[in-house]
Amino acid sequence: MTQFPEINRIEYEGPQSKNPLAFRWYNPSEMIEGKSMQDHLRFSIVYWHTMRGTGSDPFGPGTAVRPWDDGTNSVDNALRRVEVAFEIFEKLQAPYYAFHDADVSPEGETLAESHSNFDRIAKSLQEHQEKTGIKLLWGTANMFSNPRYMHGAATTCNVDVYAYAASQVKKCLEVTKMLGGENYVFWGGREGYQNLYNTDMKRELDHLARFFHMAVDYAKEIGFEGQFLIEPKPKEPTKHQYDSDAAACLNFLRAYDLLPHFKLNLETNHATLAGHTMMHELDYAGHQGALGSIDANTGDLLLGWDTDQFPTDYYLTAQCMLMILKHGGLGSGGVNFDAKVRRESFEPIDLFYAHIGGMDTFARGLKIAAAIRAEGVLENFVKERYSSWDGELGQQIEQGQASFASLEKYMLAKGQAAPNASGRQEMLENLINRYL
Ligand code: GLO
Ligand code: MG
Ligand code: MG
Repeated sequence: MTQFPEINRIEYEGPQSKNPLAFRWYNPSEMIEGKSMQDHLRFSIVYWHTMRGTGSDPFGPGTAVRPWDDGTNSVDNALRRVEVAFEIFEKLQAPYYAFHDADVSPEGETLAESHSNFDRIAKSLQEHQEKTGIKLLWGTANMFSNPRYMHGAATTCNVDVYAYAASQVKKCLEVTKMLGGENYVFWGGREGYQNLYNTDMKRELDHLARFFHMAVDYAKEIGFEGQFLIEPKPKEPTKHQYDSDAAACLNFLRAYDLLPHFKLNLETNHATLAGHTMMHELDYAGHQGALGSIDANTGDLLLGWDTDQFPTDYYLTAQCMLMILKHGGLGSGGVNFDAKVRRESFEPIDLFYAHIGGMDTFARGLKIAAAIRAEGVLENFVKERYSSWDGELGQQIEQGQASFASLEKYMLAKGQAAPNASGRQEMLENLINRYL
């Protein structure tokens, strides 16, 4: 049964198209830098916003009209949602999707009941994956909505809650493996603090590291070969989240010997909340070999919280794609739309418009980035800017053959440093605009 009889599969019609239910830029088989757009972008749709978002906000209840959803917590309702989800994924030509356990499967009265609900839903997800060829980009456990997680999950002060969280991740890893999930994500929803007066930060961080080590061990035990990802976010819901940005995550992973097992899932709106650009986060993770996947969205600079809007800005997506191409692509990751339609866009068809826009904006960003790279002007500028380091002195320093004494000897002989060259920011910004 279809929920969207009036919507056919969304097709590429080219930039001249005025059809709001067509792609103008996303042309899955188009080759760019030797790879199809589909393989570069690996689009993924999220279950939590698309299937479970209600449009509620702190000032009022949900507005979303979803005729297939009876609003109950029943397994039947959850199974009906699976049908609709896969119709949406298929019609949008999205090769991947992502979920939290709690989005797809109703939580039971006990852990055992939750597990058994999850098994029933997972079976249906598996059947739909097989029928459509749509794959699971990643699974994750929701360890922030249930009130039991008020003090955190892997960083809670309550050891029982920690054990519950571990059981939830264990199960979610099993299901993710069964569904062929290519990654497994940890976003530390309530892993942080509101107040240091009541917090043993060292102990919480040690516990978090233990938790991740247990996850790595269990993945090995069951033969789950997907990539583990941590998703940085600086604040919201807590005042300070332990995984606050790429640098903080990498420091944590390195300090606790977890670096070989994890990469990062970077989200645009989280980068902005951390006071960084997404370009910064991508470059930082990329040059440390930790660029895993992206949660593609955007914030609203006038609002200043995590609005998770769909990306519509070519400038932003071109910057993202410049960095993703520079660092060799997303590997087993993807462009995952952790994005929701706004409260006023309450009709089911808005889900289509939103994703079409996001996919087109990324496709266009990819084309812009590839065009910039093909001309090589940026790359050459950066190369030239650092060319003094290619000489004898620069090479000695980079190879660890210099010391303060040898540098002083060099400078005493030379007397004065060579003059600087302009950074040419404005010229380069103008240059980027040429491609937009
Ligand atoms: C919230 C996060 C959240 C995560 C999800 C997966 O701000 O972006 O949506 O992406 O829980 O871990
Ligand atoms: Mg996210
Ligand atoms: Mg977010």
